[in-house]
Amino acid sequence: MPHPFTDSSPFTDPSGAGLSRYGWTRALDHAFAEHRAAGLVPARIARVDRGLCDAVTESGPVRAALTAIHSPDPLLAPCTGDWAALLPGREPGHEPGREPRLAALLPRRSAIVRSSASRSSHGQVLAANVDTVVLAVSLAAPLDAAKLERLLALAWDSGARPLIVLTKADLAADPAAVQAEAAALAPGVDILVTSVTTGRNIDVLTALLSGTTVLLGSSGAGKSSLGNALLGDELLATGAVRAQDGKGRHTTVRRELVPLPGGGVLIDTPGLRGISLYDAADSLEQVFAEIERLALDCRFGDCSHGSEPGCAVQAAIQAGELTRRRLDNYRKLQRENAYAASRTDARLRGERANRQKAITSHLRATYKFRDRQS
Ligand SMILES: Nc1nc2c(ncn2[C@@H]2O[C@H](COP(=O)(O)OP(=O)(O)OP(=O)(O)O)[C@@H](O)[C@H]2O)c(=O)[nH]1
Ligand SMILES: [Mg+2]
Ligand SMILES: [Zn+2]
Repeated sequence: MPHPFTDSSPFTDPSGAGLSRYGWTRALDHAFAEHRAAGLVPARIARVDRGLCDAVTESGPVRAALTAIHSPDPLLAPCTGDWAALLPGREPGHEPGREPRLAALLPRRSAIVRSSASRSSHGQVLAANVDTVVLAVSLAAPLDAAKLERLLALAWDSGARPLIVLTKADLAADPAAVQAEAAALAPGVDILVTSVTTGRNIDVLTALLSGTTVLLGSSGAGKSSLGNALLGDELLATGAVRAQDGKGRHTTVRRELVPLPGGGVLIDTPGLRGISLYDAADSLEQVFAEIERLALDCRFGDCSHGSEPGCAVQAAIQAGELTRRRLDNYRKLQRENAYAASRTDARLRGERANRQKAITSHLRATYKFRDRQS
């Protein structure tokens, strides 16, 4: 199967279904009617770089400008997985200034959002319109419980369904033990043990996925390898991990979107270096649901589960039903999330203040002008 964005041959869709293999639905088509009437065509964004994006349309892949889409809110910037209304360029070999460009984004069904790494605490969308978030975790290293809890919060926050895939089973002494460990951290989440070397459970994973799937996890976890196994072809670059610590080398550098042979769409992503949560208070409650349930039985409604008398959470720790580590990580993630939220509020307050200042000075100038006129 040719890679849809590096293959320069003309786009021919064997199924004749156009965009449907990229996830276009009747519902989307219905919502698009007005855009179509305005001469725009639907496009799904595969990747964004340097003010341009690779997108796929009914008539093939295009490289389009993002110029028409401006928002001060980085959460509304176009990203991989977004559906857009595209103003087509003039074919062939568009006249200068008539290259295809995005005119609008369609509302997102789901979005994976983290806090950006920059000092100003913005949210950054990693992928949009995703149905399943595959959290890839390597069995070749001891399970990092805190990292998995973070990934789960990120996934639940997106509105998509999380699925934990424990990779590299062929390198693990006791995959079932790690699966049990992961299950204790992620009640209600499906966990699959896989290996691309032996092919273990790749068929099961294929059957579990429908719609749009994104692969998330640390560098070297085996995301692109898993992607290739699902694609049945080596479309995605993979790279060896470092011998001394098994860490990946950040082989994948861009998010990519490719159709799966049996239907559905796959988004591969670069390994996450840090996973900072953004506005994820609700999903944290979901990840640590059993602690929230225990807390209902604490004597004090505002119990901090420290040294208060009658704390049901501490009692559960004493009874060996809950690990202190898990409570500590829950607290830590909550603090982090609250901090990110407070910085965001400060930024929004700042933006509002600036806008107010601009409006005020505009009014002042207008009044001055009028005063001079009278
Ligand atoms: N033995 C074994 N090795 C695997 C398996 N899956 C992946 N690997 C190896 O793990 C290394 C990293 O795999 P990648 O697929 O590049 O990992 P990635 O998660 O995409 O990494 P980044 O792109 O850096 O984020 C490669 O050397 C793969 O061959 C597996 O099931 N078994
Ligand atoms: Mg990769
Ligand atoms: Zn308590």
